[in-house]
Amino acid sequence: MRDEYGTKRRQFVHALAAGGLIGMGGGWVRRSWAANAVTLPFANGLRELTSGFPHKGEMLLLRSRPPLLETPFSVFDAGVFTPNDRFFVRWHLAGIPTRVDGGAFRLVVRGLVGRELSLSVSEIMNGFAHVEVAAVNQCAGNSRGFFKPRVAGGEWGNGAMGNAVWTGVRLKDILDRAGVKAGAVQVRFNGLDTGVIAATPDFIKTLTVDHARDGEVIVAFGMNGQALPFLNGFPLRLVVPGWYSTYWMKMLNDIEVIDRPDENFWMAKAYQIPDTPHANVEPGQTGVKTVPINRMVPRSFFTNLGDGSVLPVMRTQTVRGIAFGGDAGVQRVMFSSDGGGSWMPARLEKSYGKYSFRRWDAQFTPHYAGEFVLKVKAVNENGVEQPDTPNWNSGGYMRNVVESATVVVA
Ligand SMILES: Nc1nc2c(c(=O)[nH]1)N[C@H]1C(S)=C(S)[C@@H](COP(=O)(O)O)O[C@H]1N2
Ligand SMILES: [Mo]
Repeated sequence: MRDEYGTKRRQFVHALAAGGLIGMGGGWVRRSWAANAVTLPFANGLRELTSGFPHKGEMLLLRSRPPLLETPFSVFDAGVFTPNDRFFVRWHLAGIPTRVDGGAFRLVVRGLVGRELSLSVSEIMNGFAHVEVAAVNQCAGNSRGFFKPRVAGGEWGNGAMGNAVWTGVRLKDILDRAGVKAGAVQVRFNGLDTGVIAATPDFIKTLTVDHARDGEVIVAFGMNGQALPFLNGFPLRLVVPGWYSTYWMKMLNDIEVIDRPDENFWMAKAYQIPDTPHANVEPGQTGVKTVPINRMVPRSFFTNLGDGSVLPVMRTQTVRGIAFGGDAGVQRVMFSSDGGGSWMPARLEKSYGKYSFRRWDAQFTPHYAGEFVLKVKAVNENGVEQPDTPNWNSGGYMRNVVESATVVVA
């Protein structure tokens, strides 16, 4: 059966109900000798293409352990949803279990609650209403490699993002079952991964109680109609639509309701952004107030051409790509074929909801030979539009400048 998203449903039900082990198999990565590579358009952008990770097809390798795998950009031209086996992968800590037993796994809910819960995956799947949402999962540092001056961190191109239909249960329903007590301020999320030395702060993320109970945040067991791939958080992950994926805790096994703002390293020190428009500061600027990264901003991309593409003169081209609105739907996508001098509205394809990628296309007929600078810009339903100049901050977060492609008409 196909649902409104066109995905085959319920396959994951069998995978999970079987309670089987899903794991890494023999090891982290099978190396092939004939390694293909691609070069991303910035310094040190050479990336090996690897198919050596479990449940993953061909991916750009940034780091093996813990894995950083980027989606090759051509994948985004093939469809509005990113296939599970091409979905990017990002882990902070090297202590990732090599196997997870879906049958023995428990999600614990504790802290400031009326009663502690310890839920198996099947108790979650059978005990709460199922919900589905199409949502973009994007690393806060997506596109960091383009930052000038360069900053420390994973040097991603534009492929540390993906769009999927997530199936799960409302976090609100789980919290209601546990009974959140008066005085609760935040909800902390932890997964199965740990550091390899005790001094490494465990990866823990926190949302306010109101956000956690807004009915949109889900504990997901399904991704595009299948169980979550191991490296994308099997068997359960948090999905926080509209927010950067640092909050989308993978292998989620622990939820703690607390009575104070969380001061753990990953909230108070890491993933802080300047509290300025576009999280933008001058390189080297100090003394700027920071806040934890939060809502996403709109972006749009070309997917069927890029810098250096050659187009025939006097022939109408369909230029196409993807856009997303961040924390709101896409209101419009604008296309320019003269470097931003004039803009025309692109045609938008079907909407899969406000948190999803949306495909767009525009017609372009170059009337003379030479170089053309094409640009694309998304505006979201809140009227927020992509900036014409790149932002900068020391974390390399939240890049969303208007994208350009310089094409050659011959
Ligand atoms: N348990 C766990 N969850 C995690 C992380 C992690 O290191 N450990 N990284 C977060 C960050 S920063 C990102 S970008 C996303 C990546 O999700 P993906 O690997 O499914 O694409 O996972 C988030 N959830
Ligand atoms: Mo991230």
